[in-house]
Amino acid sequence: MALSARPDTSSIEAKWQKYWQDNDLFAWKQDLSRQKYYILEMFPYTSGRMHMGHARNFTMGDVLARMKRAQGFDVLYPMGWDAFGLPAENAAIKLGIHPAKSTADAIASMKQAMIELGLSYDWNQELDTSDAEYVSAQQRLFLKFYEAGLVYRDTKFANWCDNDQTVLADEQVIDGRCWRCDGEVTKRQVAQWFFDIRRYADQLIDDLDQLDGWPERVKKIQRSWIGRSKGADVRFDLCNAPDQSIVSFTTRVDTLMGCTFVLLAAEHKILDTVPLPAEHAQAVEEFRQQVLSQTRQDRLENRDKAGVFTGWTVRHPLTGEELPVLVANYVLPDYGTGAVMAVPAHDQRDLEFALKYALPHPVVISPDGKSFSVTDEAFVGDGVLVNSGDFDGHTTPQARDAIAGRLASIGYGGPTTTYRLQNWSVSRQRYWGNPIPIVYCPDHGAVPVPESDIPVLLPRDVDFMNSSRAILSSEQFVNVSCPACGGPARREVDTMDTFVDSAWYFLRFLDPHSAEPFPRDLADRMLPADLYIGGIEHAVLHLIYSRFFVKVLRDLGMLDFDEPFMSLRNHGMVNDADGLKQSKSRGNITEPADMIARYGSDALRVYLMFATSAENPINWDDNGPTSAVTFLQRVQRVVDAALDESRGTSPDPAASKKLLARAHAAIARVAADIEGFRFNTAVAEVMSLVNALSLNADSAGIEARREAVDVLIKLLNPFAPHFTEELWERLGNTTSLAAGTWPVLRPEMLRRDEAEIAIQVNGKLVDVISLPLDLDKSQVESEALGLEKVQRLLAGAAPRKVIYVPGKILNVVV
Ligand code: ANZ
Repeated sequence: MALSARPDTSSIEAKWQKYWQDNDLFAWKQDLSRQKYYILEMFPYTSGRMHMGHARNFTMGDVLARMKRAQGFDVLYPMGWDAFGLPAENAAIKLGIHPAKSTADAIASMKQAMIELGLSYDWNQELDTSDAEYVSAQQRLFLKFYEAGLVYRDTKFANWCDNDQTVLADEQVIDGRCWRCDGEVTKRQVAQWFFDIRRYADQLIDDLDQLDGWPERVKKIQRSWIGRSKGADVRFDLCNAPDQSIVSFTTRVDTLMGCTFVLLAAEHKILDTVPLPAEHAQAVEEFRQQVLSQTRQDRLENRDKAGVFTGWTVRHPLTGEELPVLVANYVLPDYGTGAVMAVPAHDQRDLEFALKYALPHPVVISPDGKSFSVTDEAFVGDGVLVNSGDFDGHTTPQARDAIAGRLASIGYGGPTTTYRLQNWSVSRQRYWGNPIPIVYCPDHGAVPVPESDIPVLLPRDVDFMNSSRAILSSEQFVNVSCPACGGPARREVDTMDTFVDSAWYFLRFLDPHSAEPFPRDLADRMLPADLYIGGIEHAVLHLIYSRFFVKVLRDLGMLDFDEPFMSLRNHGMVNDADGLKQSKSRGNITEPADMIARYGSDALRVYLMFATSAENPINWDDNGPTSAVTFLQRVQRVVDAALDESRGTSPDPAASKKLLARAHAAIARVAADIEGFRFNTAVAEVMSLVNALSLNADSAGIEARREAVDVLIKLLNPFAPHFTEELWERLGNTTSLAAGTWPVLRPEMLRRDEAEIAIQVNGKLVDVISLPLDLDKSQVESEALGLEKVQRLLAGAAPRKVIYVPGKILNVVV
């Protein structure tokens, strides 16, 4: 038959792919009598074709899904398309094809590639985030967030590319230029919609402790991304302007008595709201512009601390002393309050700044309470307060409480917590996204679109090629009447960040056509998902946003669990042969379709799973899958031989038992390895069962061989689904493996009549020997004493004592 004639596996693959589809064998059954299992991989962007990295990631999920189905779980294994967003819009512009069309083309091509790889998705649950139903459901969620007060509009400095007329994320600014057009990037005040994710910062950190199934590495990245920092706020009143004050965040309020000046970030709002003394205004403005042209990274790495005096002074809240206020290049706008109480003697950056501008730097913490001074190195450790008035003699922790307490009692601050995590700006000044359902009315301001007018669909007939603001070219879209008064109004023309689309799609999979955003009963049954598979590059953003969404929806009473994904697995990348990332610009992408044409999809799958452990990268080698082809051909030959009834007609019971013990051990190990994401050792285990079947199997007899072949085919099925289906059918089976069951482990088969016994001399391991289990102590002892290695160690002496742990250890003491 055709299987062995490489590479003509295509007709077999097509045959089974059609069979699975025609019989809807991967449909989620929604069978309440079974235990649920929800597994998903991060759904792909629709900006290109399927690459080998996808193939690897998706095959991992597929192996698990197939095994779990066979094991009787009620499996939901869906796939969908992250269709909106800049990647798809840019791809469309590059091709000169409307994004709706280029997205549909990309989906068609990727779906075909997935089917050809034999992935067992339930296509009944397929979703597309650019589809009207999805757009509608998401806008409903937006409105719910809005009603709950979790959405607000604010004008903030953002990276702005003038060419593309859009805000850029920090990661999209390379050396001060736009990643896409290389145009200059400036900072600009942009009005944006925000999700108040900081409200959930504590939960997002604390609940990580429940996520036992997550890699520690990802949890660590999330903790530091959220960056919870406990400290205190300190308020300083401006001497120049009554009723105005500056609040700073500090983690060292114990050093407050050593604060000699106050620093502001260039973006600090007070610089725009309170007029500066005229003689300082220009210098401050110039300095601000200079700082604003630097990226966040540059500012963090600033070696050269610089600043400018604002002309303002503030009053120290405890001493009443007048302190200068400066704008400094190393103060970040989006951390703490964007203002710093500078304590040069105890903070290195402040010290460098103070030395440069000849500002005082009194010591207020001494390591041992004795007199102490700093020159060019700040003392940042804990110690005992000095030069601090009433607080002298307090230790650092005592002073922290005492000073924060004093501030609170006079209304000038107190303990607080700050987070590195910023509120989530969800506005994108781009066309290809989900429209934000808001209307601006001259009289009523920003008014949410009423639910009855949802969905607000993107106008399709726009000039998407020439402006990121293509949406503006549709008058019909932009000009609307105000939902509150019916007067003329304008629609919001920003679209939602594509990360909003991916923050909840795992809920929509439960029913992509539901009128509600998602069906609650199914959500409570199926979630948290049992396994989520994706790249480590999503450790933040997507994986934080998804967790945030679930917590908000829980608080809105829309679901009843705290976390979206119980278990998370990261997979390694597929690089090129030199270990470089495969990318379009390098032109080094391997397409799964080419490898499938050459080796067949089963061989490709087996290779992807066997090449290395799941977390390691694979450096792609076009010849790699050859070994998998050889292996599958060998399986075929071994199975053929094993089922030849003319062989080994007088079976030896011990040999049959041994073969079956091997097969049953494989059932246990393959399942545990797949579950543990050890796909390579699972394949190795199948290979060793193939070896056992080919070596001396004649004496095991046809009955045992048949059972072992059965087990072999079923264990190999998740890895090589088409090949095993074909074999299975050829063996006379009439039901497909996809509808079949996982082999049942019979523990009694594992019991063997021999045991591996460790032989020790004076407690040190000398040898391990296989002996029949029914030997008594004296028989085992005489076997052990007969060993040459033991005799050498005894050197003629008689054993003083012999200890025997039956079936395990024999220790000879001399
Ligand atoms: C006074 C002080 C005295 C500080 C001292 C440190 C040592 P972590 O620990 O990372 O949370 N800071 C606060 N806001 C800032 C901003 N927007 N940009 C730059 N620096 C800022 O850092 C907290 C410390 O970073 C704060 O504590 C503040 O300096 C500085 F002996 O306040 B400290």
